[in-house]
Amino acid sequence: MVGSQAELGNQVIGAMKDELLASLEACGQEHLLAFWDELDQGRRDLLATEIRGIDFALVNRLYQAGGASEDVCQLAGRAGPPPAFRLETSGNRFTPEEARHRGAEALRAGHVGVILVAGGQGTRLGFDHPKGMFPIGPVSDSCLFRIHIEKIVAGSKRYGVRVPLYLMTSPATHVDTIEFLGEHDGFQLPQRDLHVFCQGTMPAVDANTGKVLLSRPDRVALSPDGHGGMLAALATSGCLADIRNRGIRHLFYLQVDNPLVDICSPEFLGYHLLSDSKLSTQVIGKRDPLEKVGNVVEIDGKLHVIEYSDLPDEVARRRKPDGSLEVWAGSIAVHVMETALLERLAGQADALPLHIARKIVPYVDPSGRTVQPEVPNAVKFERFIFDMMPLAANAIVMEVDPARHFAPLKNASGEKADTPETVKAQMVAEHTRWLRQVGTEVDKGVAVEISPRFALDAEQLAEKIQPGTRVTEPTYFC
Ligand code: UD2
Repeated sequence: MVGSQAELGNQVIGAMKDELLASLEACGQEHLLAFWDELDQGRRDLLATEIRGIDFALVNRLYQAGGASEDVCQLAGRAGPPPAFRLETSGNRFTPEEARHRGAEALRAGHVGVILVAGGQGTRLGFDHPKGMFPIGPVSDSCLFRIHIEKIVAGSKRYGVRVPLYLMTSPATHVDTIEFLGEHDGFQLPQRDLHVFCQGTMPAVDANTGKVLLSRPDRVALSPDGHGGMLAALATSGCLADIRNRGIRHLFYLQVDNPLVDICSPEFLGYHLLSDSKLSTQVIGKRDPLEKVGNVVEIDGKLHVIEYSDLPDEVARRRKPDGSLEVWAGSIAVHVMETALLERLAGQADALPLHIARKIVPYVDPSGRTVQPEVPNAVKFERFIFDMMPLAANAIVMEVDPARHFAPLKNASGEKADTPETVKAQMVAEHTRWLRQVGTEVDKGVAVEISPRFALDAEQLAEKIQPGTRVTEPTYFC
């Protein structure tokens, strides 16, 4: 009896290997089973699950196509400036007051939710946890998650509504994020309004051969499928259904790395609504033609983002007769998007293209040794959320002041820009500006920080602080 059970077991395992091998051979990826016979059953199951989740035909097709950079160059040649609400407001279709009024109306009606994307691995920052856990408050040491979530909680209070947060993680950040938020009681955002959902993955392939890499003998080298993976993940996680059921019509979208985003800005929401835009984007006037931000341009009547790395230098440097840049609008990756657009695109598997990028990816070689390459050896595939733009009717951009609204945390201390030090300095400068605006004196060189729970802007601050107050030592207003 025992013998026949064992035999049966071996047959099942053999059949599993045969089935996997057949499908892998059909697309030239059978090397993924190189270590199969050495694995125990648990690890075989893991590997089999990963392999079954991969669309190898798609991976091969993408690798052979080799990316879309030629198309982008061609497109860039026809790029013009996007329709924009500029900081110099005289040419704008609507005034900031009209916009703020309309945006506040939508907020009070409970039509607005927030999407925060936090699935990136933060490799450049060299921080071994989800980036949202990075302590960035210049006085409080509050982490990015806390700052963002407190803004949502304070906004809910201000407009007397529930504002749900849909927070996207990836397999690399999911468990840590859930545990961290649990330990901090979701930073006071009610549990029913906090939805953490995990994005999908794509395999990395060897740049020379197109073979999918193994990160361990029993694991495929998988990485997050880009923030554009949000569309599919919103649908499969049930978040999209929740958004629909709550009657949320517009989603305010931001990246985890920028603590200066004015989350649910009524002015931004207002321009979006008054323009009947299906997808709106905040931009900065680029300070350098080659600044490392996506370029928002209009091509044949549609808005597109062309990544800095894809924009030919000569196009980036083009100037108008008045000396200003033709391609002036740098995306800071803050959007408002219509629920209806998200729903339409989430229903189409290939609504957003997959981009390819060369990256360093450690892998297991045929002898079972782990190799740590020093130069890019692999190709990764990612979808970008900003590729929704050409698919959105009436898309607009709104210009914001980079000093006040764009402080992305990208790099480790010691790098030139976008480091913890530069982000903290910008936060202090912005909060000092609010304090001075309401008649508070802040001594030179003194660090100040204002918790979103205390005030979301200078207007709210004025209700809390007596004019004539003087700040002489590092202070956290909370
Ligand atoms: C992004 C934009 C760039 C510019 C800049 C502003 C892209 C490709 N480029 O540059 O145009 O607007 O931001 O700061 O987006 N993320 C996920 N899942 C993923 C990958 C990323 O959730 O699979 C999140 C990540 O956690 C972060 C955000 O997306 O919040 C941006 O990712 P990044 O830091 O890699 O983007 P970056 O700096 O290349």
